Amino acid sequence: QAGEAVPVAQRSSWTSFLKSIASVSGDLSSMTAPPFILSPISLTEYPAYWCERPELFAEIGNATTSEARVLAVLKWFISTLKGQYTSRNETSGSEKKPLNPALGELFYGHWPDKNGRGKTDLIVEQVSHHPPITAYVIENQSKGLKLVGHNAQKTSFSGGSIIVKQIGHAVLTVKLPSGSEEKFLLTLPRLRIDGLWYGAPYIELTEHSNVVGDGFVGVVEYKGKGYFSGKSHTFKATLTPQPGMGGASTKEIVVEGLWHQNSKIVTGGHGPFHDVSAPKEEVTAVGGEAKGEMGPMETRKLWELVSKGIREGDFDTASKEKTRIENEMRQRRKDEVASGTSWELKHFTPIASDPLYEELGKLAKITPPTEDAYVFKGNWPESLRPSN
Ligand code: HCR
Repeated sequence: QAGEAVPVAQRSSWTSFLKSIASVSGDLSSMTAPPFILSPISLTEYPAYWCERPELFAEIGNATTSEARVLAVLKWFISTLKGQYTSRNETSGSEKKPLNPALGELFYGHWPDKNGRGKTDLIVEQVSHHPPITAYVIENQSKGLKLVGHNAQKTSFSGGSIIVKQIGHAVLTVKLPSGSEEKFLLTLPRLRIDGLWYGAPYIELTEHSNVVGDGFVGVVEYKGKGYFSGKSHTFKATLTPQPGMGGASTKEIVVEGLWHQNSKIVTGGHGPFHDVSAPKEEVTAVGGEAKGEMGPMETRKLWELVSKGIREGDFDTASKEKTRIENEMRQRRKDEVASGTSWELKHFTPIASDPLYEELGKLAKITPPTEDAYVFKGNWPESLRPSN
């Protein structure tokens, strides 16, 4: 019996949705879910969560030692988690099912320069539809920072929860004043989606992720509320300096706390570490075409009527529009097969293995030992990088 958070009229479709999740594992994105759980936002907008505290991102570029830099990277990384994994609960009461992006879907945005932090720009492109893979680049040019990454998910069902294994990684490049570069490898936590039968899904992070670079191996371990004890959204991050890897530091640093609230350094120093009680700053979306207009593949243009329908509770229009887009995309793929062509990505080039993932991943014994990646072509639209 579906829980009370599910509108009465949608209880039976929610129960069948959950039953089909339990039997179909792998990719949930294309499954039809009842209206109350639909988000009007496409997954291509999610990479913006990486920079909703742009001043913390900029701080990485101000650090002058390896230790200060890795701490700044860790602080920014931990501070993104609240937005990445709890913001749908805050805005719409529970986790929602995002719109499943079309191949080639685009999202452009920026955070303006304020208080000397520099402007930060974002490009997102859906580089695969089946399975869904989203690639992104976030750059603060004036601080010498560039984050390039991609994201995919493999889902399974266990003990009444959806388990989401995140596939993909991100590499942060930091340009130093000397002209040399430091690179950081970031890997992603596993998610457990609980509260399903009740009809109010929410996320807990599990297992661990890594922050590796500048002579340090960082492991962030995640724990949630246990049956008898423990608090939701707990983490412990350990930064271990690697002998002979350049970093002058020899001491291990440990940070503990709640990723959606605050934390402190408990070993190798002391005092407050991160604190995300201040409001975050949403990205300003821009069009990527001439004069800043949005092209037909830009997410807010492509899904305009579907999103409007979902927001206004007009699910008939939302569903008709969604079917129209999906049919158009299916036809496009068929035409490509017939003409022997394939869709050309606009901003990214796929590579079968990422040498940096392999090199830094080895230090932290990350599995799998090799992973594919998407290299940014460097082609910023005029609306984000005016040439004059
Ligand atoms: C798993 C998820 C799609 C992927 C979303 C990701 C992992 C995408 C990358 C972001 O950086 C972080 C992120 C946050 C989201 O929480 C996560 C989504 C949560 C639900 C959604 C499923 C495909 C939909 C499941 C349907 C449920 C809500 C019933």
